[in-house]
Amino acid sequence: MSKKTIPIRAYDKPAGGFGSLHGTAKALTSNGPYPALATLPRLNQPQGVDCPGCAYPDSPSSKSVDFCEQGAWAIAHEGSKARATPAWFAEHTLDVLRGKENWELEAAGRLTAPMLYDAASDTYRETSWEQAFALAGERLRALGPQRTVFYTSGRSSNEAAFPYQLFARAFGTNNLPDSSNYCHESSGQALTMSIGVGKSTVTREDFEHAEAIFSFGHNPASNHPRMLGDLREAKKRGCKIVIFNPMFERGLEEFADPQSPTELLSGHGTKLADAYFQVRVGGDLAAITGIAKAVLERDALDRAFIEEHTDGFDAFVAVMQQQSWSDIEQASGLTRTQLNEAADYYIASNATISAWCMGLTQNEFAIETLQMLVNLTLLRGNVGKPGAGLMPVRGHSNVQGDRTVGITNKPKAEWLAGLERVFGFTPPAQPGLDAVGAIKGLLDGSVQGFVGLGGNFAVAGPDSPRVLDALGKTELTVHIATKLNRTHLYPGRLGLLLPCLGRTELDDQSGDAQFVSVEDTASVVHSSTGRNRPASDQLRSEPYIVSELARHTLPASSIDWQGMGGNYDLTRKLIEQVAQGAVSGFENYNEKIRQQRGFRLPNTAGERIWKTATGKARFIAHALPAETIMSRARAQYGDKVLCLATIRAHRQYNTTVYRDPKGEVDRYRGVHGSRKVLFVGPEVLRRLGFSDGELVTVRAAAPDGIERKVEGIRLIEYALQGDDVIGYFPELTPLISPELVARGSNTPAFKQVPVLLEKA
Ligand SMILES: Nc1nc2c(c(=O)[nH]1)N[C@H]1C(S)=C(S)[C@@H](COP(=O)(O)OP(=O)(O)OC[C@H]3O[C@@H](n4cnc5c(=O)[nH]c(N)nc54)[C@H](O)[C@@H]3O)O[C@H]1N2
Ligand SMILES: Nc1nc2c(c(=O)[nH]1)N[C@H]1C(S)=C(S)[C@@H](COP(=O)(O)OP(=O)(O)OC[C@H]3O[C@@H](n4cnc5c(=O)[nH]c(N)nc54)[C@H](O)[C@@H]3O)O[C@H]1N2
Ligand SMILES: [Mo]
Repeated sequence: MSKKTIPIRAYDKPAGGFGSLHGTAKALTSNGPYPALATLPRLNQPQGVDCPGCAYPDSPSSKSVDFCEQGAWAIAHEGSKARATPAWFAEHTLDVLRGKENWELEAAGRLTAPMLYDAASDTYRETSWEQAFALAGERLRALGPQRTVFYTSGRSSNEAAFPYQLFARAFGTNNLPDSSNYCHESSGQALTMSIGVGKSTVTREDFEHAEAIFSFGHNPASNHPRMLGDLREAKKRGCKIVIFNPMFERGLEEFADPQSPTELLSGHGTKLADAYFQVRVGGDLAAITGIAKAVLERDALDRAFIEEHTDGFDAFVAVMQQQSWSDIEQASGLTRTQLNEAADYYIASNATISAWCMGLTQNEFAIETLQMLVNLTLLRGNVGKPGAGLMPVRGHSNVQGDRTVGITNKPKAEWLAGLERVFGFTPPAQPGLDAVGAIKGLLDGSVQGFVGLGGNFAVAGPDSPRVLDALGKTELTVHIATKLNRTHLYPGRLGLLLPCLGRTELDDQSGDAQFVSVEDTASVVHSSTGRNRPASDQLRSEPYIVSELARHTLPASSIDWQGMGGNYDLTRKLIEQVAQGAVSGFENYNEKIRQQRGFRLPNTAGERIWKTATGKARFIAHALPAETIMSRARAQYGDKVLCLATIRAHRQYNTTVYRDPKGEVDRYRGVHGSRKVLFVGPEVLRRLGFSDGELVTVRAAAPDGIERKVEGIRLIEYALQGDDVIGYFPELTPLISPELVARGSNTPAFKQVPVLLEKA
């Protein structure tokens, strides 16, 4: 018997409560309290700072406190007192830095000066901004547009993203992969086909009217805690909450509002879930099919809505009739009785919100699953009325806005026409590379230039070790970043690291303080104004850096890059002009952005206007697939193959791992001390002959046959079904082949990775 060394402490308190107050306090003291303390009261407030933590909508009422523990950590880390100065870089070769943990790179602190990689000393060395821009421009021109990719992480503002996409297109490419490709791409595509918009039809006000909320595949207690407040309020009104998740997430079971004295002091929160269905990983398509079938069997339909607003209903019914209950039960891991119970909740409600996050978007049949969810929604007319709708809960704080202002490898013709009209050049029309496309291009050598506007591209994507190596063999890497991360440690032949202002910092352009705008999950565009003193006087704003890169790459360009680099009203004016005929709602952008809480971009589906191919909301039927990533892996590698979902722990922000002073890794799942763990169900342990606490090597059972493994992983027995296993990224990302993607959206199947366990 191996000794159990990862202490698991069952968390029997409600999520939130004192635990999160204490966690907030820890955040404030972890890096020296001052900057974070000054920023917190201004988070998500009018004229305040948009929290870089998540994209959950701000409170429409003037809630005096609208931030959470997780936002406090994000702010505290941006405001860290540590500095990765040129002197620090001189002492650390990249070879040495590559041996460090992710949290150690983060802990080096804020970047302070533009840095250029020097191969002879294997260090980044300080350079001047002017030289950095000149070198980058010259190398980009030599490479040309086809071999270069321009990655965006969804934290960038509209005012940075717009000149960035303009730069790529004026240069001649739509190679604009972004973090959305790793995230909600499947949602955007599925919804656009089905209801004509790729965004949430739900606003925060809808939570006040919902009679039922169905939640799929997310962990709000860690990843969008402010949503728990809305769920709690809804619950107190009598709204039913129905959960589908392979893990029993504490935060969805019970939540104590840290701002409610009674809940705080009694230690009892509000029970949230009325029903909690432990669906199998990747089993949601079958589960939703089962519920839809039950609703049809009971004829509990909104016939008038179906008649007036939809098409494809008869074909959909025919496909549903062909799906057998035994197949549905097998694929979903839920019984017919359970799915009928879920249907009871659905039928009893006259206004249902369906919300989801990464549990639905990062698997092979993500688009099919989401379109089945739309089908279920349409059956009872649950879109375009108060208290009802479809809600992809976005990840990064401005990932939605970046898309709105043109960050995409597949631009719409209307957007390109707008660029042509306003800037007088013909932008490329053919689609560019998305994130997985860029990865493949890096691996085969066809991509030789990488520009990153934030993010940690290689660590956030599949096959990280191979992609990092490939980046290190390119001609050019340019990273615009606040802090050091692993992707930066693999510079191209010309490698630049350009430090930018964080969102909380004062953006002073020649004495003229600028603010930026961001769009949340509910399509509300609002301003964000940094006030803190920048971490170094060498920092430049993202819009400035992007515009200068463009100006130095395209010296003959007549576009006013310098204007956009320092005067964001000009950028907003240009966005407004390009958006005409392409995106509605940006009229008088500069006036509306100065209103108290900004403005909401219209959502046609929310008004029952269907901008789809047929002008109707579309039932798009999908039969349960005969073959899946898992069935193919089992055919290739045998029946010991397990299905791994990679998820976030409480103490991390995507690839940024926060080190908690007390060693807390994942509070609500009870993990302390180590992130190198794998949750496994009792069935796996019994069938494969492993024990709780045992150390194992995890091997990929990948379709491309390439050997991938992660060693030193500790098994934790957990309440999971069948062959499902769950662990943390980025530690387990090296197991993921870029061949494992969602059909159609090309989003990596981060939640459906076939793996094998081996004794250590
Ligand atoms: N503090 C903090 N906040 C964040 C982030 C962060 O890292 N830290 N990241 C931000 C970003 S970019 C995003 S996209 C969001 C992510 O927010 P989430 O989607 O909540 O993040 P994950 O940890 O990936 O959570 C996946 C959840 O899906 C469940 N799950 C896994 N597989 C399946 C499945 O097949 N079906 C179903 N129904 N459920 C499944 C898991 O058990 C888990 O509860 O959070 C954003 N906010
Ligand atoms: N295995 C697995 N992998 C996943 C996922 C998963 O569930 N499983 N989830 C995926 C998802 S949903 C997403 S969205 C991606 C995220 O992918 P990315 O967005 O690429 O990754 P992040 O970790 O958010 O990026 C963090 C880095 O951003 C930089 N940064 C932080 N703030 C700023 C800023 O204000 N400006 C600039 N310029 N830089 C800044 C810092 O250098 C920091 O190190 O990861 C994906 N990867
Ligand atoms: Mo995300």
